[in-house]
Amino acid sequence: MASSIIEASQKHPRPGDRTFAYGTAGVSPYRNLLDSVVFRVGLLAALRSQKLNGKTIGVMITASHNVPEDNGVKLVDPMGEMLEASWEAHATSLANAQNDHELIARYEHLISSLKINASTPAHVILAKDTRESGPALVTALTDALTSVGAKYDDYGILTTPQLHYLVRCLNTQHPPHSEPYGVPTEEGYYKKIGGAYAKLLQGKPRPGPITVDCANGVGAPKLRALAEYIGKDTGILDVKIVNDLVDQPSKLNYQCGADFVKTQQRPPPASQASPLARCASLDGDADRLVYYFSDSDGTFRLLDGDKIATLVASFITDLVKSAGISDLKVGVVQTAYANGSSTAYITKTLGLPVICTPTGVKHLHHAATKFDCGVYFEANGHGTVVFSHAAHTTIASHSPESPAQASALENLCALINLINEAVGDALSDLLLVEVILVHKGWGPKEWDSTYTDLPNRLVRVEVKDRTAFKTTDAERKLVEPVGVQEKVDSLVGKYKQGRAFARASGTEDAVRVYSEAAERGEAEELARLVADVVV
Ligand code: NG1
Ligand code: ZN
Repeated sequence: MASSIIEASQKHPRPGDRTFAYGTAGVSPYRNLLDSVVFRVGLLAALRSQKLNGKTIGVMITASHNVPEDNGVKLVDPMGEMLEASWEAHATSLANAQNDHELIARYEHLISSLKINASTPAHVILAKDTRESGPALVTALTDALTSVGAKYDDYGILTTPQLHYLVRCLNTQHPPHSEPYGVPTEEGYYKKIGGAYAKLLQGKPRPGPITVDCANGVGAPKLRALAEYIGKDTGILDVKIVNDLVDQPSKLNYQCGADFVKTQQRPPPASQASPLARCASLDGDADRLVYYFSDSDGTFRLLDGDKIATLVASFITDLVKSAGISDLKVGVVQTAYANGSSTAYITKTLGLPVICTPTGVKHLHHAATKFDCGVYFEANGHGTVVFSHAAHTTIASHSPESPAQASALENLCALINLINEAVGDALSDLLLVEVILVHKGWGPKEWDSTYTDLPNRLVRVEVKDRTAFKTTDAERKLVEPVGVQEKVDSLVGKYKQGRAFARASGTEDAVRVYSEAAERGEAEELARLVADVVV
């Protein structure tokens, strides 16, 4: 085994003296540097499968909303979740081995310390987004898998959530799982979510046209395929796709996409929708979604992850009640970046509990599993809903006591099929929002008017050493450098509805400062003052 790994590894040598960390710098702007990282992550994917008795593990090659020259690699665990946190360190360890000798030593150390039976057959599935560097990185990955004798299936170009869906389907085909999550094909994915969408719209008015900016990425062909599956002639998914130049890789995420819209607070130039028309943007691998529209006076209005979370949570709460189910706990998970108005709306108006977690979907996803129906979204538009085992059982076995309850129950079951429980999924979330707006009889303006965002400001501050910034309370308070939090608190106290925090970014070499206040000018001033305290 060692000699075949070394032989293959020599084709993907580790350059220079850069240090990689899984989940952050695994996304690298230098493709030739990432080549060796992907090779080594391939070795780890096979080990992960072996450790889990040959369950299927996923590997996705994408750098999401980042610039086209970047790329990255992510592992997907058997139920379609992100890689278990304790294994991130193993990825980092293999990626940073200085040479092939050290690589083999670390690989063998993992086998012995994790008590892996190296003769267990491994199975890995892989996919990539539309970046130019994708094919070469797939070669690095498959060279690694071949060198350790792992069986693999390459699904070509997919959205990140589609790969998560496939992994979950493949691992739920056999007992103890009572039924598979879905058919483990791309078509099976369209059939599952498209079928649920059509069911939820039966007898309802058509949603009408929506303009979707696909960030010039994989979302474009996949949304088109989904729309075709749902059927042009039914007219229930009338999408106008813009930014679909997937054959021009340099256009990926450029002046478009969910991250552009959220951070720039303006529509992508290519989107020419009329006032009050629904618009949405996906990111480069189609796991983030934001909505927006321009008001009658031309003002840009963003409906971000917080607005999606509140819409979804309120709809599910109503549906559960209407079905006559009383004992399911619905809750929402947010991060500190959620607008304070959204949190107040969830707790006070919807009467639902909110958990705040540190940044990063893995934290949100984990916290959401504490509820029967856990709705989680980052403000940037990444999120989904997870249903507990008890919720699935209760819903499946519930007997409705009236035709109205029966219809609500049917809708609830279809809603579960529409949602990608494995991971935030822009295509599934898009259909979910469309369904809810139709059921509520709302346009984007009615949705937007549920609550008004507090003016806020996010600034990026370059500091000497961001690792000096240590936080507690879901990143809302600094414990180090000592004394800084007290200064932040005294500034915040001066502003009406003021809130601010500073934390080190996990993906960039900077500290992020976020502020909110009752007036725009005050939010901006507060951010500036906190930034001054941080540098
Ligand atoms: P960092 O760089 O740690 O703030 C950013 C986003 C997160 C998440 C990750 C992963 C903000 C403020 N932060 O994290 O929400 O999406 O990237 O991509 O948007
Ligand atoms: Zn993404």
